[in-house]
Formats: sequence, structure tokens, C-alpha cells
Amino acid sequence: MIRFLTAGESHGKALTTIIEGFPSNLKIENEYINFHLKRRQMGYGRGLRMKIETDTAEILSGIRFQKTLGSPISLLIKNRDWENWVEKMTSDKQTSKIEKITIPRPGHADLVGVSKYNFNDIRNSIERSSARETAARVAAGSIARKYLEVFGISIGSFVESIGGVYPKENFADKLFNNNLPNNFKGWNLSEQSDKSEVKVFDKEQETKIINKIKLAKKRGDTLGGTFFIVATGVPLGLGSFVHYDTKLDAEIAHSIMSINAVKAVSIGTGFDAAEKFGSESHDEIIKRGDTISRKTNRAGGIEGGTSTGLPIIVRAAMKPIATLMSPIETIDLKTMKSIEARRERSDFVAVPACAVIGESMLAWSLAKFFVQKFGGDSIEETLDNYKTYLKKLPGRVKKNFSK
Ligand code: EPS
Repeated sequence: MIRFLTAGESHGKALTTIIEGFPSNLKIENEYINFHLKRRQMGYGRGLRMKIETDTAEILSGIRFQKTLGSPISLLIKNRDWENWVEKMTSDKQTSKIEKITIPRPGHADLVGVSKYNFNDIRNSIERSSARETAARVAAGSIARKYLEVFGISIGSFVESIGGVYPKENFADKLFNNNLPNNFKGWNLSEQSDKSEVKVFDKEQETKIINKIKLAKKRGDTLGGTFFIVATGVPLGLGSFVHYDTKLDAEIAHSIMSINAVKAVSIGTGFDAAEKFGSESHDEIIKRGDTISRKTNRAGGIEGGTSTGLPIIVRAAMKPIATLMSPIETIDLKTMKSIEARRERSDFVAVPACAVIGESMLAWSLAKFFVQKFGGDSIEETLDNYKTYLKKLPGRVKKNFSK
């Protein structure tokens, strides 16, 4: 069983994460974690904070000479902005008068936070509900991703739309049609889409999106969007249909939905499947050479809560960022009078970053089920278990049914 916890406020000293349950001897280079942390900071439409921070993780424990020890791994990501916030965010005695924030932003955790936790300053909610926490998740997720790579599992993502601007040809159709080259890897998607400032493949769409973000900025507004995350190389048999918490699709939905501002998650053709006939929706079982395969992959690599061996295809929707520079209506909790919501430094768009966080959370979910299935105290032991499983898998159905 693997697990991780993150701690840290957006403008506190640092973010930390403790990761537990990975086997020993897994190779982890610091640069690998930092590479993905940097990817999380990218994208046209990010705010000023991303100019202040250069997120890097310091490894505090659990790794020696670039290999895991099997003990808890702890990582530290310092907030460079902390030095501007010491007075406002100290854990020590308050020494100066700090202005309390009393005007909640619709769409953020401000109002629910102060109500639930009995605060008299919205700052207390802003800090932990901020998407800054996702930097720690990406750090934790990069350990999971590195683990999965050992078994040939590869994860990547791309932005499908921002502010309702879709490409002429949706790459997702290629995924659903199971129409990909044999050597296609999930990471290929990110390799390609990371070249775009808004993480899309289509140049024309990119220009339209950037123009729409410029318009949003001019209006003091924000935008959301949709993105796909894909994992290739996942073997048949992760997850199961026997219980609600053993289903792989349920696990993935949980982890992606937990990302700040994500409002919808679907697997495969998702909502579109509801509009189709069954004959147009399910993936016909066919023979390819000597093995059983599928004509299409509309199920997104999961049937009966269990991975089918085809790419896992996840789609998610992120709502527009809640902080608006031309704010909408709210109530000042001090005067109980209507007022415009508070302006706070923020991003205008963070969909490309959200896709990177999605990769990390998908990696985490897959690693969780992989560790459960294949176990092992050392990575060598896990590999042995995995190879034994793979060796027996292809002929298993044939053998059972030809008796
Ligand atoms: C973020 C850090 C935050 C925001 C953003 C994402 O930093 P600050 O609040 O200092 O500008 O830029 O957070 C939000 C969008 C949010 O809703 O809280 C980050 O590191 O990703």
C-alpha cells in the first residue's frame, strides 16, 4: 500500500510531502522530480507567482545514492515568496496589525472555509485551498511515475480545449479508435503538447486560445478548459469489479476530481457514450495474430473496474479560476453588505498546469493499484512478480477454455 500526505500553506515557508510504500532500489534522480515540477509551472495565462517561484524539491529522506531505501521519502519545496509573507504568515506571535480578509470570492474555498473552520480571516482558508499545494502532489506523483516506468507504463497529457476553443480534429478520436502506432507511448503526447504554450497540438487552435486568454485578461476575467491524460503499457488486470474501492475507474475519478478546480472526470468516451447505441459504444473483441484484442478503445482501457491492457484514457474539465480582476458580486462578511469580490493575485488560466497535475495523480492511482497487485520489498522482487504474471497471462484464457 502506498500513501502520501502533503503539508504547507501557499505563502508559508515551504510545501512538504511524505511518501510511503514504494519498494527499495528504485532509481530516483532529483532532476527528474524537478523536471515535472517545472512543467507544472508552465502555460500561457499564469499569474505573477510563477515568475517568483522556481519550484525544486529537496530530498530529505528515503533516498540514498539516487535509489529508494524502502523507508518514507520526504520532499521539501521551498516557497520563495515566503520572504514577502513572514509577518503575515508566521507561526509565531502576531507582532503587527494585519488586515483581515472579509470579502469571499465566489468559486473559491473562502466562504465554506471560514464558515466550517470558524475563522474571522479568509486568509486562513486561502492559504491551504490554494492550488499551490499541487506542487507537492507533482513531486509525489513523480516518484509514482518513475516506479511505473520500470514496468513500461508511460503517462502523458494534452489540453483539448480552453474557453470552449476546440481543435478541428480531436486527437482523442484517434485514441478511441485504437488507431495508434504500435510504439505509441503516453509520454509522446506531452513531449509534443509541451511545445505549445497552451499544451495543444493544433497551431490554429493555439492562436485562437491565446487570443481568447488575451480577451479574458483584458476583461479581468478567467477561463477553464478540458484535457486528456493517457497511460500506455498498463497491463490487463489492475483493479477489479468486486468492490467499490477496488475499481480502477473509481480510484482514478477520485484522484483527478481531487485536483483544485476540476469539476468533471470521465473515462473513455464518458458522457458521449450515453448518447450512443450499445453497438456504437462497446469495443468489439477481435483476434490480432494469436492474441485477443479490441477494434476500438472507447472504454478508455477499463472494463468492469479493471484495466483491459489498452491505453487508459481520462478526460477532465477544469472550471475557470475563481479570482477575477473584474469581480462578481459577493457579501462583505464584516458589514454583511453586497460588494464586489476581492481581487487577489492569481492565474487567468491554468489548464496546461492542471493537465500536468492530472498526469501526476493518474500516476499515483496506477502505482497504488500496481503495488497492491505485484507487491515486493525491492523493485527487483516486484519485477519478478510482474514478469511471472505477464508470462502466464496471454495463454490463460485459451488454456482454461480449451479443457
Ligand atoms: C499557484 C500559486 C498561487 C496562485 C495559483 C496557483 O499563488 P498566489 O496565490 O501567491 O498567486 O498563483 O493559485 C490559484 C489559482 C488558486 O486558486 O489558489 C501555484 O503554485 O500553482
